[in-house]
Amino acid sequence: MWSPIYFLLFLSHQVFAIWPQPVSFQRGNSTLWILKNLEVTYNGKSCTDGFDSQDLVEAAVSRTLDVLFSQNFVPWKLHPRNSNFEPEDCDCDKPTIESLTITQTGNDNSSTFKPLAGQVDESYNLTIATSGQATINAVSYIGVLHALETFTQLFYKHSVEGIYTNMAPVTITDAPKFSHRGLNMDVSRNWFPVKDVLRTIDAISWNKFNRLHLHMTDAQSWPMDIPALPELSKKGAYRKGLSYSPNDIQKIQKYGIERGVEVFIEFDMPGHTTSIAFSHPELIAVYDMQPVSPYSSYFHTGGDEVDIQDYLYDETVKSNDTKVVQPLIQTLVNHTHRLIRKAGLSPIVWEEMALVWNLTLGDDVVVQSWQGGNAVADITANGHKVIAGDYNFWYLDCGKGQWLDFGGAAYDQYYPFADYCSPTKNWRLIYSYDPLAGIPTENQHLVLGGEVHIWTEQTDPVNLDDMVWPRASAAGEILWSGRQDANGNNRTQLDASPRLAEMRERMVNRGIRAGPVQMVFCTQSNA
Ligand code: CP6
Repeated sequence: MWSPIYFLLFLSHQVFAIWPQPVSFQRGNSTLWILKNLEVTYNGKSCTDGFDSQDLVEAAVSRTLDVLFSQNFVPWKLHPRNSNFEPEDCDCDKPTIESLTITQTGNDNSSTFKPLAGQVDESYNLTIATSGQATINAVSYIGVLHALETFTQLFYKHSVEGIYTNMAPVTITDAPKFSHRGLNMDVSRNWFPVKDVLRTIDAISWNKFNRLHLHMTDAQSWPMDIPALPELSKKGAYRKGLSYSPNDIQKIQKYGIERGVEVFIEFDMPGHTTSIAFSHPELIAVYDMQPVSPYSSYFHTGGDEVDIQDYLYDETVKSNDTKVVQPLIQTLVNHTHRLIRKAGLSPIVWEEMALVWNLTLGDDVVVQSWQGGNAVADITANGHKVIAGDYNFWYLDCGKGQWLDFGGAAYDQYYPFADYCSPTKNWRLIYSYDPLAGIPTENQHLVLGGEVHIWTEQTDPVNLDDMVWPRASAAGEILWSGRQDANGNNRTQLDASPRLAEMRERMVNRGIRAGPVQMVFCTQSNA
């Protein structure tokens, strides 16, 4: 009777596919239906200026109900063919969820216009009693938002009868492992209309990321209007209209705050620009940035891949000697970081500023690592806070078998060695990365989290979703739940795969054209 096959069938009946995995989760097997007239109460905080916590939560509740009642939310892919996994379709009294009571115990930092700055408590508890009462408890509005997303993930659409969970009673306790969970999106190599950025923020929030890093400028285009220096985008955008106005930036940042995502901007320098910014530091527009970046706490000043040979061509330098160039870069960074602090922001730099150029950086500076190896260990050993994200694992531009197309005769043939994207990065590789690997315990607190990166040489609005999702989701779970489970074991692909497949279905249902995790056959057979 209790052969493994029966056991698997039994399990498959008990759909549980929360992504990312919560810290602790208990569930039963009772069915509860949810109806649109559900009573939702918010006991929380109200502010008179800045963002109002009540408004933020009300909007999130309304999105939650939209998702629950307007999506085609059928987890059929996870079930063995021909099995009846739905609650029985009958005329009996259907037990329903009567109320959802949301209690927020802390004050949001909303009057500063930077509700996500600093250490925000993102934890939440969520319960659903079989008697039909649901509760959410959180300290901050962002904890409430995370709870609401988890709430939606407990429900499925019956093929004829409506929306239900079959997991009551539910008790979930949850909090993120890392405080910085981001996507770095390059909006310079290709142009992305505002709506594509907003759609990306949606998916970011469902996966419980809390940062969108806009790699705004690079060698190829300057897609942001700076009122004090209009020629930057006038001449630097791909064409007129392909740049973000101050209004666009506000709209994007506000949209992020409403979804628990801080959007911050990077002006990459002095590499990935011309050397104008270096020879004319008064042209660096950081100070002017403040009015058009009102809702973030960070500003990223770049600093990756600076080629010292370039300074031979700089009339004011004419040297490729580190002893000459290093102090100049130190002066540049001191200058931009002073302006950033004056604007109430904290600087971020790429790892080369610390590891290659050995700059003296303020205690507030966060160093973003990308080259792997010992970089994160070395940066934390120097006492700096780090955003991890080894390019061998977390660079999404490489995932689909593309290689960099520089054009020209040298690339008329396929040269495997020129494929810097080997090996391809499928979600399993992304999922295997641990931001804390090799970091001594005493320095681990300096690893704030990580970012997954979409460089967009070969990505534009047409394939954006498919390039980013669901592979970024794999990083999202590592950043929210940690690489290890509660027993200290690495999380397994076997556990993640069916849940990720279902998360992908959710994203598709909500308007993200995410690629498939695998064939339906595989999830059905493994369910
Ligand atoms: N653009 C910028 C890039 C990259 C970086 N910075 C990059 C480097 C190596 C690889 C992929 C992307 N395209 N501005 C490095 C941070 Cl393998």
